[in-house]
Amino acid sequence: MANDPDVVVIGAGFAGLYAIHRLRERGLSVHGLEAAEGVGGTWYWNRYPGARCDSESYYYCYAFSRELEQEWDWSERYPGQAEILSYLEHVADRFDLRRDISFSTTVVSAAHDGDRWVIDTEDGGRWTCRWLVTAVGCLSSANVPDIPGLEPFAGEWHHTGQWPHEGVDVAGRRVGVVGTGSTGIQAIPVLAESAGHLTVFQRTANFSIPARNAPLAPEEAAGYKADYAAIRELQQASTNGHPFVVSDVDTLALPDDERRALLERAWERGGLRFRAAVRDVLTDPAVNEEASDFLRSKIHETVDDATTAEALTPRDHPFATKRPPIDTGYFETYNRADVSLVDVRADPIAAITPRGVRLESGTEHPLDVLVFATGFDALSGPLLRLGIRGTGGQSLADAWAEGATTYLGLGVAGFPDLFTITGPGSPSVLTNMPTSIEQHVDWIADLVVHLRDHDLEAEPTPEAQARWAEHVREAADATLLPQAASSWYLGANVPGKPRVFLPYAGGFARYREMCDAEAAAGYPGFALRARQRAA
Ligand code: NA7
Repeated sequence: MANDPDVVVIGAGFAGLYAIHRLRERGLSVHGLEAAEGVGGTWYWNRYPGARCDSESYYYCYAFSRELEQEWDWSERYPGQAEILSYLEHVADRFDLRRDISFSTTVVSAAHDGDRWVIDTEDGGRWTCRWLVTAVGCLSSANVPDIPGLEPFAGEWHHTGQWPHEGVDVAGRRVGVVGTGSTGIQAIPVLAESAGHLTVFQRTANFSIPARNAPLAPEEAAGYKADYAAIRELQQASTNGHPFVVSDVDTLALPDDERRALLERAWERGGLRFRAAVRDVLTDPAVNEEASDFLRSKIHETVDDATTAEALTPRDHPFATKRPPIDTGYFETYNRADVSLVDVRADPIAAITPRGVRLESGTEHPLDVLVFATGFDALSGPLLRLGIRGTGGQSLADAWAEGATTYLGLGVAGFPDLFTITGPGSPSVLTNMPTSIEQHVDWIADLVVHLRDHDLEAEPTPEAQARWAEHVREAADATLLPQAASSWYLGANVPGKPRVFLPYAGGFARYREMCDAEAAAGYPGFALRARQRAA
């Protein structure tokens, strides 16, 4: 029947593309709905200058196809946005996925009618299906701060996650950037190179580690290709889905000079691997303070002006309790005469005026271009804007009024036959995303096939969901992560958002084992019901 596949997948980024491929392979009819004009998800939208992945290219990619692994060549240690987008376009073509995707199609509502999902799209289309799979990403709902005066601003403004495809000409212009998360830290050095003057409006000083990006030498790339079996095994057994072995060295037991040398080596190697070099960095406050202090000292060594260096030095949260950025020349950028730093925690932004940004003190910074690197309504935001309604017409927004809760991050009580790839309560943003995505998709595909074969519908039980919410909280509390009061992991960046630690911090390998145990036991956390109506 037209517009009535077995499964509708919303989104065509890493998650949606693989979901379509895998579900199709398992004999289901699948259709994808994607708001963008093309594939790519986060890599379709985030085209800001300097946009690059913080995972290394040899493992920020799919593992499901040995041929794909061997045939694709990455050019740099960290893949840039354009290269990742080309990769995903190649995947879409190679596995013939586009024929089952409607592009430029925005979902406005999805309601369960007791038997099927009924999905309405902005262009007046309607799709029905038995299983609804969301592949909308964790960081796709832009958070533009509600600052008065944005409309009359005479210059142009953009959020980094909705960057114009034709680019933004900043040459010689007065550019302001609000935000110093991973995005701001990537964009600021690149914007500074061509802007006439760059003003950074910083609310929270951030830690950052040099990425040490470089072209990928052919022999290094060949080495990874030869080693993929071992690399994938390491990822599956890891905490974060990265193929790193966490150091077993007790740094606190080392003499001062050896501890410093260990941190220096990790700093020189660069990237997110720094965390793996410092055992217990996210659980032991003393270990963390050593690493934090080391990173603070690097800021002071790098930034010439002592006042600016201190303003850039994070002192309100332990290292890596907010998503740790990695950078190329970030702190060095503040040594440029044409870059200035404004501390908007000390003197907050009061309004945008037609000329620029006005602070509460009355100081005005005239600007031609204003860039919001202000992040996203993370994890729950992209799901809430789909207008999902479950049993009895209950909206997801009502179900999550006190904070997003799920079972395993994969499903929500009261919403039958809905599966959420990398949903709240899954390891998702604390891991290398393609690794988590493949694990979720494979697990969901197995469950959907089970439901099809036994003509069942599935929905998490409220008890299993409550247990999982408690476990997610405990897993976060076992780490230093909740200590960052301004973290988007907690929803703190979006005014009014309930403060719930959203991702699962218990580690990828442990999470995967729990998912496998759930499936092996016949899905005890789900109510599996015979369908009311014959298929
Ligand atoms: P983040 O990490 O949420 O960073 C957003 C930044 O914007 C952060 O420095 C915020 O300060 C700042 N911000 C947000 N709202 C405001 C207002 N109203 N005024 C001033 N400053 C503000 O988003 P990113 O896009 O950098 O990174 C998201 C993820 O994408 C990243 O971690 C990777 O996983 C990829 P705050 O810290 O909240 O005080």
